[in-house]
Amino acid sequence: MAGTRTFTMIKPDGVEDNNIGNILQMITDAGFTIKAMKLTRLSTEQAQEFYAIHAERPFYGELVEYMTSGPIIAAILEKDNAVEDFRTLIGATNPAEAAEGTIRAKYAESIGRNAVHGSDSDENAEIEGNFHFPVAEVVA
Ligand code: IDP
Ligand code: MG
Repeated sequence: MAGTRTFTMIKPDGVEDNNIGNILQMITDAGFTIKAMKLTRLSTEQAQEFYAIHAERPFYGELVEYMTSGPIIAAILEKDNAVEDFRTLIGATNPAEAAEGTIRAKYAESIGRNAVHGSDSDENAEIEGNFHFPVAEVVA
């Protein structure tokens, strides 16, 4: 059975461009319930750990620098089939390839500065949610 939770971040460009409200509106309009949420800023160590899977990629240094460049919103979201439906809502990594009406098509600047994160599997949704929120901070 598909999982019911995913993890998201509104990335530094989304916050900087004043799109927190617009993006949260799209998320809740799409039927997601917010189970935990905070404004925070990643340290270099946290960004390196969060994106450790990309450590060998040529853009890793740029990615860590960007993700630590300003505050982010981190949130745990709930909905049937959350991971897949949220990836559909955000669109392709590169906004030039993101379907019309998706969050990245509307608000992302580039493949690097792409406004939002969405977990890519139920397993990673769990790991990423736990990375940012102690269990006690997640609303039942
Ligand atoms: P995803 O966020 O759509 O899952 P991933 O391939 O997991 O995409 O990449 C993680 C993040 O790394 C992207 O969201 C983007 O911010 C950044 N990134 C991916 N590819 C590139 C690139 O070619 N240049 C710069 N940054 C990139
Ligand atoms: Mg990814």
